[in-house]
Amino acid sequence: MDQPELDDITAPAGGTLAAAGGGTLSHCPYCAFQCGMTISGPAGAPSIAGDPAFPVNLGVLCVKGYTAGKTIGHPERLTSPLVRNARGALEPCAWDEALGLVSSRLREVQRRHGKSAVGVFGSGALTNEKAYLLGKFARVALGTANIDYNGRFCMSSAAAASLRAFGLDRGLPFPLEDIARTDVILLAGANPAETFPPMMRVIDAHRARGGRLILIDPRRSPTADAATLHLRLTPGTDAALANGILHVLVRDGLIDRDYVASRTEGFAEVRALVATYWPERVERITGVTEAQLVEAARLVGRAGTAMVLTGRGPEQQAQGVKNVLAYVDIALALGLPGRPFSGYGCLTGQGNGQGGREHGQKADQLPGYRRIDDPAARRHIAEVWGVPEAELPGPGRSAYELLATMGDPEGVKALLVMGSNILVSAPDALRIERQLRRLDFLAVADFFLSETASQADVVLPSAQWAEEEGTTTNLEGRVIRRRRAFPPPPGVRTDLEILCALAERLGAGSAFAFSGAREVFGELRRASAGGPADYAGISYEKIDAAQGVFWPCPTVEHPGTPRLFLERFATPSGRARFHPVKHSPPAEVPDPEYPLYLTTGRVLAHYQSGTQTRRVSELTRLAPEATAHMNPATARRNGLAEGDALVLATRRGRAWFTARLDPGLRADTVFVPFHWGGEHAVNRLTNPSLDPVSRMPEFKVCAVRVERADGNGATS
Ligand SMILES: Nc1nc2c(c(=O)[nH]1)N[C@H]1C(S)=C(S)[C@@H](COP(=O)(O)OP(=O)(O)OC[C@H]3O[C@@H](n4cnc5c(=O)[nH]c(N)nc54)[C@H](O)[C@@H]3O)O[C@H]1N2
Ligand SMILES: Nc1nc2c(c(=O)[nH]1)N[C@H]1C(S)=C(S)[C@@H](COP(=O)(O)OP(=O)(O)OC[C@H]3O[C@@H](n4cnc5c(=O)[nH]c(N)nc54)[C@H](O)[C@@H]3O)O[C@H]1N2
Ligand code: SF4
Ligand SMILES: [Mo]
Repeated sequence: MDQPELDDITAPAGGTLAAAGGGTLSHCPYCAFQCGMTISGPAGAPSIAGDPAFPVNLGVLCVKGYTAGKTIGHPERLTSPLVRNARGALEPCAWDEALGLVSSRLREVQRRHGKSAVGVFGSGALTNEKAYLLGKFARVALGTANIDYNGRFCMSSAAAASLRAFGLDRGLPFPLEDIARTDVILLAGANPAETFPPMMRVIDAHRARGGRLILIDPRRSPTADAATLHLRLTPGTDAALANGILHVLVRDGLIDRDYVASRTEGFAEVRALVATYWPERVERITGVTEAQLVEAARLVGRAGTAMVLTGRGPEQQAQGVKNVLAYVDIALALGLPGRPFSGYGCLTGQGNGQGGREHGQKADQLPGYRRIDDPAARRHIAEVWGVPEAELPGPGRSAYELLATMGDPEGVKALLVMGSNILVSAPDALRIERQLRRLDFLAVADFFLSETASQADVVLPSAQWAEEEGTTTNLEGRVIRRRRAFPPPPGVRTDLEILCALAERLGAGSAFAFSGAREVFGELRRASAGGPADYAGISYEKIDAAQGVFWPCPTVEHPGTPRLFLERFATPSGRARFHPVKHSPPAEVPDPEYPLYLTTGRVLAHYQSGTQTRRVSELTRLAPEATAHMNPATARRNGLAEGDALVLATRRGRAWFTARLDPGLRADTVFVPFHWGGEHAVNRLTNPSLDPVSRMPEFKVCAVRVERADGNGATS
């Protein structure tokens, strides 16, 4: 088949500043699509519309985006700092008092237990400027090694796999619109119909061109409606399935030998390994029939162009990195990465999940996607920050390890959280709750009193997306601008102002004398210069002139890089690396006591821990309560009908849900969205077993028992 021509998508599109009909052009506060939107007044109740000029969403928003304005003037919004009083209740106080208390308590903990006894927990919800400044704040103002962030729970397995295979991690190494132009999409463990609704526009265009979609998911999710083929695998068996597909590709002579010889290394070992994954064996492990396996392999193997994409399904496992590498092996064997309208990509999740993983809020990382243990990187960043290199801390603990040891002799004694609701979103939440109580001091910056903020000693009210300037980097690696539509309400400060004010009180004011986001971005450009994620040539003006700029962009003259790897990969040899991956079972598999698989994920109407979306009535009407989804046969076996209350129990805890019957789900699997807190938090049940490389918890697989909520005991 002819290779289609690549469009020049770096040509300036212009006009991004003036929204038709007035209003401020910006981007959605929620997911990594960062849909373009117009925000128009009044500040207390803004109205939101899609931006037809932004190529990612072309004017379309999902229901969360349309209703995002409802969180701005919300009556539960925090408008004053809160401090825990002698009676144990949170009460309003002045900013000076709150900031003074945070800095003095953090210093006191550091005096008694050492600098790294203070932990910082960041987020892929933070703009690039905030993520960058939070990392600098931890290393320079506090001098602690212990900073990590919620992206560790998100796409870290795919990031680690891409680094290993390609030498560089940018979620999609091509623009989203290329997906519409590929012939076959192999989509493993993602449900874009609910998690990235505008992607269905791309998938519809793909199908209209005659494209085929193969979906790999234990449940028939709404996305399956668009699929040609749905492989309903047993949870936790992705590596075996991917090896099985590659086995058939080798057997049937569908490998791109020239590409494998010229652009990759390590295939011989993988070929030898997948030879042992014959279809009958794979069927036994995965539950996917030989016929389906062969059909999938032939669809993707005979396509002119194809893309292999992963979501959190295979990634959020204790062998998440290996699962992704096994899918990448398929892409490499077919010669896809670095070819037009082909390749491997990870669908990054959070609003700034991409930029948030590049600029130094990760335990092992410095800005520009540099490694904190690389001497040259340390020297460069120390110089930008004006501190001696020897004073920069080394690598700290990963997210779950940081949280699971809070208050322990070797763990942090104080924690500052910015942009995460850990009591709802971290695995084994009851343990996190116990550890949190052992802290000497907890400070949380948020717009609402989240489950986590309600446990804090000090709560700092932050400005929301429409009230501040900053950049985010969407799932394509496109750096875009969020623009301020109106000032924050009285009593509220931006996260950047909060960090600078705290740094000053901690005696580091001179390194944090920023007038605003634009100045922070200027320093981020210098810090990232020469690093893998190079933003040196990106400016706010340049973003305005086009529809964002794709990194790397090393100089002012450089147009940015929409497509990576066209000539060479970012590995030392320039070749992509195959990785042989053996299947091993998940950390916990069903047994007579806990006879079913539990897997977790999302529904359309809610975002993450739900702090924002559970406060929007249009969304709570769509998804009012915490639900556990199961096959009607499973429900029947447990004496349950649609809408019945039930308890789920695992080795870690119990939680309460409403039964939702879903014939598309495997009968051995219960699916639960994680958007609710307290006794409805599915993370009370999840297994914190970690991937050895990415330190990703096994959110997607553990063993569970269904009980009736009326106390009539275990029935399944
Ligand atoms: N509505 C909504 N949209 C969101 C978000 C949100 O909270 N709500 N969050 C954003 C963020 S941060 C993220 S990370 C993305 C996540 O986006 P997705 O990855 O699309 O979302 P999930 O629902 O976590 O998981 C996707 C699918 O993995 C399947 N799965 C479970 N176990 C396995 C397995 O063992 N193997 C395979 N192959 N699949 C499995 C689940 O059934 C589920 O359908 O969504 C983003 N968009
Ligand atoms: N069981 C299970 N657990 C999961 C997952 C799963 O699939 N299953 N997915 C994991 C994934 S992929 C992710 S990304 C995490 C996400 O989980 P969390 O890290 O809890 O993310 P959010 O719910 O977005 O929390 C953001 C919090 O910060 C606030 N916030 C948002 N933006 C800002 C900001 O700019 N500044 C400040 N100061 N506050 C802000 C919000 O109000 C909210 O309270 O959950 C993980 N947990
Ligand atoms: S798809 Fe994502 S970015 Fe777009 S409107 Fe919905 S939540 Fe916002
Ligand atoms: Mo995520």
